Amino acid sequence: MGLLFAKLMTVFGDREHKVIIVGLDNAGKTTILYQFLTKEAVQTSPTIGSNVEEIAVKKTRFLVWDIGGQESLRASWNSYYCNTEIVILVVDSTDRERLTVTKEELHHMLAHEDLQNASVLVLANKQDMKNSMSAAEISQSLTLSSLNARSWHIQACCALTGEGYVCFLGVCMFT
Ligand SMILES: Nc1nc2c(ncn2[C@@H]2O[C@H](COP(=O)(O)OP(=O)(O)OP(=O)(O)O)[C@@H](O)[C@H]2O)c(=O)[nH]1
Ligand SMILES: [Mg+2]
Repeated sequence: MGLLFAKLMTVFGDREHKVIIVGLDNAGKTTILYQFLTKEAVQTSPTIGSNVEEIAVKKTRFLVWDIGGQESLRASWNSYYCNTEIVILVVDSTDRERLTVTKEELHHMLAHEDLQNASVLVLANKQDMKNSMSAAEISQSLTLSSLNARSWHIQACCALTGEGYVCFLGVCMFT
């Protein structure tokens, strides 16, 4: 958390900062975005394309893109990378079967030249579910420690309540 937090604090000035939210379909990306904005668990349907919301606090503005995660849409994720400063990867912590796919998507994405300076926040979502994996397990499976050249952090959370990430994003975005 230290590195990411420090980086966020130094780069945030009075201009707009681009954030993309990625992850496999059903991970909870849209629920997270609108829970953050409305403080409620909204009803979602699979995102075709993307949702974009501006979050402005004091002089700092974030343009947050929530990108659909279905397999057929992943090839077009790269059209959102340009000027991205923060990548938020949302993981369904109960989806053990597809963690390898998530890992491949993450490392493939981070190899893109437009994301070389981007910080990474992994949200281990759906922690309310009994069979959810811990943030530590997910971190290990995604080999996050290999991202040592960039700022990254993993946070356990539950989008239905906002527990975990609302606090974390609030500290990062609104301090
Ligand atoms: N139990 C539980 N369900 C969640 C949580 N977050 C999201 N969901 C549910 O997971 C389903 C998918 O959520 P979405 O936010 O639409 O998922 P998405 O990642 O945006 O999916 P795509 O748009 O298809 O990429 C919905 O039924 C949500 O209510 C959570 O923390 N816990
Ligand atoms: Mg969605």
